[in-house]
Amino acid sequence: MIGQQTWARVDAPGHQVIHVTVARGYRPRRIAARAGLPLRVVFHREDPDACLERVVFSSPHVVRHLDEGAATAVELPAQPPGEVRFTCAMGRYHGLIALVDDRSLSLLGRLRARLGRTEGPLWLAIALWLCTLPLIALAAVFVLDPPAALAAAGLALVGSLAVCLLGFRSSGAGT
Ligand SMILES: [Cu+2]
Repeated sequence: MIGQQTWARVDAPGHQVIHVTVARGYRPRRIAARAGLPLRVVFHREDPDACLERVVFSSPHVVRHLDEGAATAVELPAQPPGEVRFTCAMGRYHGLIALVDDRSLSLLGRLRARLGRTEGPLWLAIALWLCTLPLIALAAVFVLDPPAALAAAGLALVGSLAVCLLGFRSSGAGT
């Protein structure tokens, strides 16, 4: 696990997806995904180079044509832990998918996978919270003592997080 890996997003219920840009190679080139869950790899081919018009997977052996300027989804079935390689037809460009056993994921890995799923609402929550801070500061000047102002800021943070996460979940976003 050397170098930068991009985690596939886990969607409810039990699907994971990763988007790969095809332009002078594959971006990201190193992908981490959970073993035992189907994985959808969506290729977005931006490069007219004929070399990149086909993608070949090692396991299972899948060959797909990628239309230029379009998205092509390759569905991989649930597989045991291990590595899946994909290359262009001539093997000039390649990418690697590391399938990791869910139970062996480190706490950090789990956190990272979770953050990948919630990073949208998380930023929204932080933005929302930052907006409430001037109001709380204003209130602190007139009515609140410092501990009460701190408590209000804490409550506002929890509230923003709750609103954004609930809103995100019920909207069914997460693709
Ligand atoms: Cu090639």
